[in-house]
Amino acid sequence: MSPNPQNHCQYLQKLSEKKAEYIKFEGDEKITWCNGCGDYGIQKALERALVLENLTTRDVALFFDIGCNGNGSDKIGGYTFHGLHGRVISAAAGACLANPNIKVIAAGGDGGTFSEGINHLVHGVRNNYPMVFILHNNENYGLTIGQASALTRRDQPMNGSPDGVVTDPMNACEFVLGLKPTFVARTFSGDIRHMTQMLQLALRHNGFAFVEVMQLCPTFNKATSTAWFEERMRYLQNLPDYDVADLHAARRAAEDLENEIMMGLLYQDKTRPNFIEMLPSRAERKTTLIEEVDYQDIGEFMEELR
Ligand SMILES: Cc1ncc(C[n+]2csc(CCOP(=O)(O)OP(=O)(O)O)c2C)c(N)n1
Ligand SMILES: [Mg+2]
Repeated sequence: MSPNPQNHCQYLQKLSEKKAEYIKFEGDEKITWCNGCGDYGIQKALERALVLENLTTRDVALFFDIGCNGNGSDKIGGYTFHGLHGRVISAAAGACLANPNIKVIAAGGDGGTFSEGINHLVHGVRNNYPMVFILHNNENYGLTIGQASALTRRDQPMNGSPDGVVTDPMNACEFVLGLKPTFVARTFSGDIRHMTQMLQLALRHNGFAFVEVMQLCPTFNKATSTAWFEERMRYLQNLPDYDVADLHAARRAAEDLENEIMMGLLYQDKTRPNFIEMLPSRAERKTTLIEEVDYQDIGEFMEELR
């Protein structure tokens, strides 16, 4: 992407003003990702987006799936939860329903999200739970050393399918757009500035914000390199007539994963309420579930058991 130089200066200025908060998000654990892994950039973009949205480590809960992406859970400051493979959305949904005063962010890989736990994704989107979901799409099962996932490109030789994958990949954004979502964006792990922007928009969204990061995996995904992406990426912001509220236009834009890959905010519906807002039982409540937790003295009961 070619950032507007003036905006870029403002962005850097704002980041430097937020340095104290930013440092708190930067964990001090040893990084174990491979050289060139897209997870480095995704983590930086997330930390930047959080501070630029004036969120502190106390305002957010970060949920991680299993995989190379999930190993980010101990590399970021704040409240983190490292869940079971493919099940991160259900854990994150519980948190955002219990405490709507925190920002819930969940992340998962293409294997966890589209092969193992796709049911959770479907219902997360349908229910419009108020959370940001970041798909780390490196087009393979990275942590278990390079098997094919549902998003691996056809004919790619992978560990476990050395003669090449025989089925066509799913298209992540197109699939989610078929579920009548309220927010879908696509970005690239090699462009921290663009990822930051998309994550900022996602953090401001009221509902399930799905952000696909097309992610480099130089160790196991030989199909797509930085040069491969740079040749093919097209930015929606450069199409003046693109209407982010048009679901059909979004589905058409999301379609091509081979020649012209559309990046940016593909679709947003700002009118739909989130899941909690739709519940009649919560309509009259001024308090949140977490505020309604009652403390019971179970001392007497324990005495009876002695
Ligand atoms: C239920 C379950 N199935 C399988 C595994 C083994 N496993 C751990 S990581 C992984 C691959 C993860 O791939 P992906 O979700 O794409 O994340 P990446 O490592 O590529 O970031 C698998 C299959 C597991 N931990 N739990
Ligand atoms: Mg993966």
